[in-house]
This record gives sequence, structure tokens and C-alpha cells, in this order.
Amino acid sequence: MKPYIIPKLILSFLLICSFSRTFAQTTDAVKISGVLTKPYTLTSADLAKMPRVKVSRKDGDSTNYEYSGVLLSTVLAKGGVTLGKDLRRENLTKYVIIEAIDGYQVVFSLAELDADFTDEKIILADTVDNEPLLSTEGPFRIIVENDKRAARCIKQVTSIKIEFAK
Ligand SMILES: Nc1nc2c(c(=O)[nH]1)N[C@H]1C(S)=C(S)[C@@H](COP(=O)(O)O)O[C@H]1N2
Ligand SMILES: [Mo]
Repeated sequence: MKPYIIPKLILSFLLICSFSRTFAQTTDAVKISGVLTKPYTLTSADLAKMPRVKVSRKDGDSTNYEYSGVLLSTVLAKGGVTLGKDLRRENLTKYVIIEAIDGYQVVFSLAELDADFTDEKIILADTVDNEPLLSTEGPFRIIVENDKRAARCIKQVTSIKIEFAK
């Protein structure tokens, strides 16, 4: 056996490991991070314990779908994000940036999803018409009740981050 075969084997092994990690990346949990007091990783089990909300949305073919999940504000409140009476002054310059497995990102300002400011429902959905979301869409998708276009209804969400705009 040639002497350099061992380091070569180790290198190949490490490369295979890192590749399989990349491809095994899943979306079964959402990382909640940024400017908040209690960052956490949200699982399906966590979501199941929170109050549920239903939102109907039409897709491109005008078919109506009933999504269900948890208000994004509820998910954020669990992490200690400044909402309700704490959403004032410089906290009004905070925004939520949501990212998906394909790198797609969308942004909401905190006031856009706070019940003290608006009745608009923005949910982190995990079911559609009472069935779990398909893997191409879920397990978690943001559904914005009244946006005319579905572009912010981001599929396969992997992370939700709160940041200051300045
Ligand atoms: N992760 C992810 N979510 C996404 C997109 C995307 O490219 N990646 N496209 C958005 C756009 S532009 C639209 S119009 C809708 C399409 O959703 P539909 O396939 O359910 O009609 O998904 C939105 N969510
Ligand atoms: Mo779109």
C-alpha cells in the first residue's frame, strides 16, 4: 500500500460526509434568531402546541385553499420579540427576514404582523385543506391572507430572523 493512500482516504471520507450533509438538509425545524430575547428552534411539535388560525388563499388558478397554522406574531412572541405595547419608537424599525431552503427570502416589518396594528393574518402554515403540506411546499410555509400576489407566501421556510433596519 502506498504511504499517501491513508490521508487520501480520510480526505475522501470527509468530502463524502460534507456532501451528504448538504443534500440531507431538511426543513423540519425553523431557526428563530436575531434581535429577540429567547432565540429558539421551532419544530412541528412546538407548532402543534400553539393556538391555530385558518387562512384562505387563492392560488394562480383562482382555486381556493384553506391553510392552517399559527400566527407569525405568536411564533415571534414565544421568542420574546417586541410586539404589542413594546412595538414603538425604534422597535418600529425592526423587520423580519424569512428564508427558505432554496435561498428565497422575503421581508415583513413587525408592524405588518402585529394585531395592535392590523387585522391582516400572516401565518406559519403546516396544513392545507386539513392535510400536511407537500414536501415541495412545506413542512412550513408563510401564508399572507390579503397580499394580492403570492410572492411573499414563502415555501419550505428554514429560518426567521429579526433585524434592525438601521
Ligand atoms: N421558497 C420559495 N417560496 C416561494 C417562491 C420561491 O421561489 N421559493 N416563489 C413565490 C412566488 S413568486 C409565488 S407566485 C408563489 C407560488 O406559489 P404556488 O406555487 O403555490 O402558486 O410562491 C412563492 N413562494
Ligand atoms: Mo410569483
